[in-house]
Amino acid sequence: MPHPSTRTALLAFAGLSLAFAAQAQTKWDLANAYPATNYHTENITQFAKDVEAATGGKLKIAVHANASLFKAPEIKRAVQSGQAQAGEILLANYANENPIYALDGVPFLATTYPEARKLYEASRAATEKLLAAQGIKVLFVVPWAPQGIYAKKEVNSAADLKGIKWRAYSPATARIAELVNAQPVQIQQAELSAAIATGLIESYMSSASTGYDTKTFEHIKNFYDVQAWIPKNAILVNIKALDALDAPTRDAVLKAAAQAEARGWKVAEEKNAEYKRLLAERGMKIHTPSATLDADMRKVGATMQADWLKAAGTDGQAIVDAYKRH
Ligand code: PCA
Repeated sequence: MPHPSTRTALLAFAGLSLAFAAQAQTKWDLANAYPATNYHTENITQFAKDVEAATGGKLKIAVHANASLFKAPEIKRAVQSGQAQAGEILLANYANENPIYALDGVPFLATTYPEARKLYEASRAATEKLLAAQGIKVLFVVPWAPQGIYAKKEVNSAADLKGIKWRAYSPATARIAELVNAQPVQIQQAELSAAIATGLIESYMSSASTGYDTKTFEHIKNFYDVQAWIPKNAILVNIKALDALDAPTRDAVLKAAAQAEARGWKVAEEKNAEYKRLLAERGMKIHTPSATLDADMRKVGATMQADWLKAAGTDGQAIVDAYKRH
């Protein structure tokens, strides 16, 4: 039996270390809307691991993939309100809130990775400012692959898309459907496989990665590699949650985020060819678009660029000017 004073000291010590542990360990939820095996999610999972390792387990980030915590269009609000401390959004999904987000869905403005990078640099400050006003900080941004057209039937011109059931994931992809006289249906990726299997949709625009992740090749056999634009995902954090961390933990988050952004851009580009190869292996015909289809889609792009500039005004023009200057 220890001396009473020793016992008191021990108890006090135990109580203190419990309090310390409770204070020192923070758990964040990070909501995302894409499958665990997608490179975006893998990159985020690596980010969470890096943060945990760098902070000696002080900050644990639980990644909730595949829209298991919030559906894609709800994630921004969840981060803003702190229901999830962090989350991944598709910027283009929020086009109706502000034209800045719509920029990420304008066809034929930036079609290669270097161009997408430049457009990101040109629009970054405006995007970050917009989110900061809602109590959100951008941790990192990672691109998808260039967007092409999946279609059940062969498509040689935009006229071939007339009347077909077209899955849209964003206001911009719905607008494209309108401009080619297809019938848009809004469906997020988590519900896409089911929509294809049940015949609810027979075409859509997206990346080779999404065609692979959703097993589109089981029902749709044509992919037109139009390379129309490169949308991006942004990984967001609630600023109050970030500010509640001690300085070394916060620095670890920001450092891991910068690494995740660099890694994400590299992997995205490397995986694009790989995903097309995997699609072809599973029976998808990868077509180079005909000159007519290409010209038709570029016309759609020109209309949408003009509409965007009208909506975004002088701020929008300044972003496009900065993009074109580089
Ligand atoms: N895949 C996502 C968004 C952009 C992309 O390439 C999707 O189709 O939902």
